[in-house]
Amino acid sequence: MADLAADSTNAEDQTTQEEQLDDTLSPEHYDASDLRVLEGLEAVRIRPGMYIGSTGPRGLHHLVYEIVDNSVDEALAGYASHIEVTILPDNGIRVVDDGRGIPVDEVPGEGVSGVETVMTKLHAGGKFGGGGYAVSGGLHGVGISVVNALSTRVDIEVRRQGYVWTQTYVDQHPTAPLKQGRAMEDGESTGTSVTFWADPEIFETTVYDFETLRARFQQMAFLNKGLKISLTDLRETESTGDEITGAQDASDEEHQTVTYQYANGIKDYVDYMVRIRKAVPIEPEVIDIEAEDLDLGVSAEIAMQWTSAYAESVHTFANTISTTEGGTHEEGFRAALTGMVNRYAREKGILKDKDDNLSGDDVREGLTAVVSVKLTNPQFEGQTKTKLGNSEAKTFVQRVMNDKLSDWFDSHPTEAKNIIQKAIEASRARLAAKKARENTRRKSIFESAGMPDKLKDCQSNDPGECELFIVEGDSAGGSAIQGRNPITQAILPLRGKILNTERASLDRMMKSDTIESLITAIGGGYGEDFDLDKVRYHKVIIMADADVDGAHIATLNLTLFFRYMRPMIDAGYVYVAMPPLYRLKWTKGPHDFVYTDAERDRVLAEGRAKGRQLPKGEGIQRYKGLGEMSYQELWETTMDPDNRILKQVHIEDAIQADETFSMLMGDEVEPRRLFIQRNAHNARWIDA
Ligand code: 0RA
Repeated sequence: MADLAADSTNAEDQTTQEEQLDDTLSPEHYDASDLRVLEGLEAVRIRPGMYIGSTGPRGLHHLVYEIVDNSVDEALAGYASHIEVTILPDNGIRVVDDGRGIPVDEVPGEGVSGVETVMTKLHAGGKFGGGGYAVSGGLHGVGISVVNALSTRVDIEVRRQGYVWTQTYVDQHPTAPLKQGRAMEDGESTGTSVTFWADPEIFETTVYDFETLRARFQQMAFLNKGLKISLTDLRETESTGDEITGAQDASDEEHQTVTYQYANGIKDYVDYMVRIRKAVPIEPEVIDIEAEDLDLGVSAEIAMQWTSAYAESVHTFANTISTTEGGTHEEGFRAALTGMVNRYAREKGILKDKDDNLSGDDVREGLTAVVSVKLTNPQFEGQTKTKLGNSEAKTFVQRVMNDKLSDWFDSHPTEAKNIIQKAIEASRARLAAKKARENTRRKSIFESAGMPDKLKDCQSNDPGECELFIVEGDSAGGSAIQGRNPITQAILPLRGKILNTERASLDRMMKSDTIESLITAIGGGYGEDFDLDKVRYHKVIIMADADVDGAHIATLNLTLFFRYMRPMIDAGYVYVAMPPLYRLKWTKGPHDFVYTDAERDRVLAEGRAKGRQLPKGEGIQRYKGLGEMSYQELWETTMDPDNRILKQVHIEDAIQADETFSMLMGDEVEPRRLFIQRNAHNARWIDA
């Protein structure tokens, strides 16, 4: 387990079914009639991963999304206009909306209120007659029971039918029936408030990451036009002693609140992405396409803009879930786009008979686009269940693109010509890069089996057991070479920062020695021709210093994988190594290596409680870089599969890291100051 992503499931550790059923009969439970029902929740506690993906940080954050999704549904159905999420000082989460409120009357056949049904029955949604609106999720309370199953306490407050109704659940059981409280005041809106505390016996951590929630809610606001969603963090900010700015007393420090609302939805999303990447639009207007087919039960919204950048940035969603593995909607989008642009270019004589067709990569160079479909019955497939399978989504998106993008091209001939001209240039650059690559390949046949000089390869030829460490700097590279297991571990030291592939053209990129050696070492090629079966290592591990510079290097590497070897990330082959931050040099017994400030404090306290001591002065060594470690230490802490911590990289993280860096490198001082202040306690903030 040690070398898996930090986010793992631990279903085996959960309480057994028998234990839990005993609990159900405990005297404080007001009515034992729901025993049968709680068996359903017990199934969730036994296999939490099946319901929320994992019991790591991702699963924890998923709980919040389960509740918020219900509120979003109330908004999409036209009843709620504002969702307020609050992280409480003790890591409780409160979600308040101004929707209709969860039904409070007794549900026919259930013998308990709507609230209790939603809280204790898995998939209670159907009980309420199903969604009347064709296209939105129509969740009606699905997911709340899962949150109850995995929480130690849930407080529900419903404003509905003129009263404020409350109920509390402790360890899944209601402490009393739904209580009718005070009358609602004049002008007070109906709505629901759900407050829950995730169960620390289920989750590896119950501490929420503000940035993760913030980014998700901003995305939801983009994907649900007009929806207003805010997030407030009421926790004490961690005081680390090394304050970054001249901020006032911690006591009067403002609690953090952000609010998002976008009148133009994904059109604003594209605009935002283009701005954050500092890309220069080819044409000022964001192309915005929208269509709905009630018979098929599909709607599609597409927003796109070409920029002078080189990388493409196409993001697809189904029912607001990021479909990082793509799927039918993305296929439809790509097929229609490539076909339409080629057709138009030939019609207008921009492409001549003798010219080859433009490839998809050529057409999408510099394109920022969001494709968001909503379907009644989404089918999610793929390794991470983020690939859309519905065939009707492909035909629908294709049809909509063909109709509406053609219209746009016809009514914007100058812009259309500029866009096509850019694709033609992309095509030329691609051909030049290919030629250059073939030349180097031919040349390298006479050299050492075509592998880069700097690569210290491993002996095994089985990609399944081979690991490639990409190491920052020659000195750390030297320690890694000495410390490694030469059978399965290969080392590629890279000097300094690699080229920012976000801003470099493809042929310039291929002229960079570092990038070429990286691509050659990995062996699968790049771009549209990338072949996962040819990859020589099933773990590629980025190993950089535990500081902001190291984080930047990791991000540049991730950007390269994200843009040009994306199947590597989809297959789960890309990792970031986590070197320790400190060594605690106890006077007796082995030293401890710790990976975060919080872990340092915990291990120190535990050691001292056991009477262990640190030598005066230099008891806590802070590692400033990998180069400070001996090769034995580097092996022991960061490379040894039995001890090391690796974070598996997931696609959203690459997107987010990328955005975060555009922000950090950008001109605006305020967001950077806030970010550094927020993350100063955790130098390794990349949540890979
Ligand atoms: C079941 C039925 C209805 C609404 C909801 C649940 C509901 C759930 C949540 C969860 C958070 N906020 C919520 N708001 C509503 C339909 C109610 C009706 O028909 O009046």
